[in-house]
Amino acid sequence: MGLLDGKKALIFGVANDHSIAWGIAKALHEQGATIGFSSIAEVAERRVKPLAESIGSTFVEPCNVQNDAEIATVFEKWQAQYGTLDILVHSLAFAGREALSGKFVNTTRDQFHLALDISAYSLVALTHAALPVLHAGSSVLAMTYYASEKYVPNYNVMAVAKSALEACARYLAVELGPQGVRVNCISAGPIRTLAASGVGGFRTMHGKFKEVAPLRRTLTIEDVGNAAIWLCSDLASATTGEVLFVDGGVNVLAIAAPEEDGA
Ligand code: NAD
Ligand code: 0WE
Repeated sequence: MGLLDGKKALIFGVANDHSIAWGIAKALHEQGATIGFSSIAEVAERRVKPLAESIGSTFVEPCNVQNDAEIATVFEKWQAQYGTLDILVHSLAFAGREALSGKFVNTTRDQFHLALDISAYSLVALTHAALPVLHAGSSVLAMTYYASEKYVPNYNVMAVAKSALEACARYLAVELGPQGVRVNCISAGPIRTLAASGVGGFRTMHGKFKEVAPLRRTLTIEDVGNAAIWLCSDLASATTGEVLFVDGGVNVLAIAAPEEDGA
């Protein structure tokens, strides 16, 4: 018996088998959920279809979340095929590469708009389009990062986007709460995905992470998937508007110092 038997999930943001969205898809599938996917057209056909097939999924639709018409089409197709939606997963982000290095003060208006549109507004757009298929007991999950709260070198405009994403999740949680729809975020520590490895200094940061993390290890997409099972299941029936850290305990540290004699 699975914790998600009979539930139907639509997952945005798989790029490849290293994607956090794929870790979530595998985990939800193992608990009995039926999974559908939506990814940007460039990867949907070639990368996502084979992964989807490996867990018995037939729903793979292209969507650039900057485009309202494409978003509407995905949910129309979902409604036609499945009627309702129990779990909506938002696992995507983008900022121009140039905005993720150098000084934050140099962020342009265009870089700011692009990052906030794709990484934060898209949660509102997807949830809005999903309203006709959501019902009491459904849940929405988005992926965030601790730089929304505290300075992380080079994360720059993405930090602003993650703060906005978390605020969007809180507003959606309050508005959809009366309908029995929950909205939460998982704040994951650094994981070597496509998006993360495209970032200067990530390797060093990832290496340091396991020296300072209370759990003394790096994180996996399976760690995130396991947390997603709980948040998307009826076991989390009273949790909404929340940010759940899946970061080996790093967010509780005031000073990220490697182990010495005592600790
Ligand atoms: P990833 O590269 O596997 O996934 C990012 C996804 O965003 C890709 O599938 C990409 O196609 C999609 N995307 C970008 N622009 C899009 C658009 N306009 N329309 C539709 N899709 C678009 O990387 P990931 O690390 O798995 O990222 C998933 C989420 O996890 C993101 O929200 C990211 O900020 C968050 N996150 C990642 C880490 C990490 O260290 N990897 C840590 C915390 C949070
Ligand atoms: O959210 C992310 C990744 C976000 C991201 C990454 C890229 C790289 C390639 C968004 N847009 C782009 N655009 C590109 O062109 N993470 C939490 C991983 C991450 O990204 C960082 C980090 C960490 C951790 C960027 C700078 C510093 C740390």
